[in-house]
Amino acid sequence: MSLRLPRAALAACAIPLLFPALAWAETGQIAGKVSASPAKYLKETVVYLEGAAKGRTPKTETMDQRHMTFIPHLLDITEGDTVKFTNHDSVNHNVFSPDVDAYNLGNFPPGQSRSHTFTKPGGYSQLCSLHPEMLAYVFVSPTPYHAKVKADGAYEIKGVPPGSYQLAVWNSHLKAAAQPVTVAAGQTARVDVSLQH
Ligand SMILES: [Cu+2]
Repeated sequence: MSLRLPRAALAACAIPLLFPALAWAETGQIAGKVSASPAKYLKETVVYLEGAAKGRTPKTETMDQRHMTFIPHLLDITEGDTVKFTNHDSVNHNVFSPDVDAYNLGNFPPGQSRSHTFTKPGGYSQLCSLHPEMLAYVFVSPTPYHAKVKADGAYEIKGVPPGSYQLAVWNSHLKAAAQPVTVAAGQTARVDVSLQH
């Protein structure tokens, strides 16, 4: 016996099922694994997309100074975002970078903070002139699609509109060529990266 339903009834059933699926399927993602030689630099890696739309509301992220260390060690943000540098130590700290679009936010005491808006993409060494051993990194991505690698090198960039892009990699010391990647709705594109001197 074959089951036959009027076409209108079939459509009525399909619509509520279809809409959540469409919302989910509007974007795709990119995932893969980064390897680094030497491996000690792997944790200082950001994977990001070039050639993607930039439209978004700027955000403010925080980099803390605590126990004479910048936390996190690597902060990935998007062009136009602001970083609020806080001081949770019992001594003064300074915040400066000589890189890309240099800044120096001066020295400031415990409990205070200084903010800086990053308008030029690139990697910034984050230093303190009072404590030469303090070093961290701010990476400013040209698009909102970026991710730090995990401890094992795995990364995931979610919510990417379908299209063709260049997948680029920033590392504190190493390099890898950008690779073309095509993202389809509801799919995961896989791209692995090998970083070297
Ligand atoms: Cu300091």
